[in-house]
Amino acid sequence: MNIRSIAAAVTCALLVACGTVGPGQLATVTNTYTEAAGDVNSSAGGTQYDVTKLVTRRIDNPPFGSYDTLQIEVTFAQDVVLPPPDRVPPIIFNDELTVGIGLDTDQNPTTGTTLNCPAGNGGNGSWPGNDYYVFESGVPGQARLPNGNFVVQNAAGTAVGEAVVSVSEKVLTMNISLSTLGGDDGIAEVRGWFGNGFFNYTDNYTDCAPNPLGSVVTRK
Ligand SMILES: [Ca+2]
Ligand SMILES: [Ca+2]
Ligand SMILES: [Ca+2]
Repeated sequence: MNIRSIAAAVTCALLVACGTVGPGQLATVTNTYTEAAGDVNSSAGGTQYDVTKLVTRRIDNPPFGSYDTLQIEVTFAQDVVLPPPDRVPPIIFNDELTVGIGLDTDQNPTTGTTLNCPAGNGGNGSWPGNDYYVFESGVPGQARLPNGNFVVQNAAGTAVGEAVVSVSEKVLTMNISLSTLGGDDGIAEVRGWFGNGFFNYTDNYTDCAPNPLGSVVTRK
């Protein structure tokens, strides 16, 4: 065996070793909040988007070994209709969903800003301490993005990234890279409002989840 073939054999052995001793995929951490149905804001026009379940997941995608994605999955009592991403101007009609989600990523209510819940769940209220937000709303800068994603903003209102969006009938799923959330560990208090574009194509709130001051926390 010459030097070159020995080197090739050693390289092969190392590659095999790396393949067998590399870190495995961390188990997905799932937390679920089941919401009352039929608790929408009865004065709201348009589609009465009614949250029935809010799920958060911490996910380890390749390369494995650490959590890299926070997934937020919202189930409604009715099929989700989103405004098309390429509509110009980006107005929202009264059958189309609007979304405002607050994330308290440092789990400290004294850092970040307050998200108001204007509807549903037994009345108005607010959640303090949000360090990041996910929006798809009628407010300028919060419209659905041309690629179909939703904007992620920090507490100062600056866009810092995107939530990758998919819809399957009654279920809206948003995937957010933890790097977008400042390298957070994915343990975060998650809550939000939902509605439609009934009021002159801007936000008309129909439901919030969980109740104000409540959150879904993706714990270890
Ligand atoms: Ca509800
Ligand atoms: Ca906070
Ligand atoms: Ca965190």
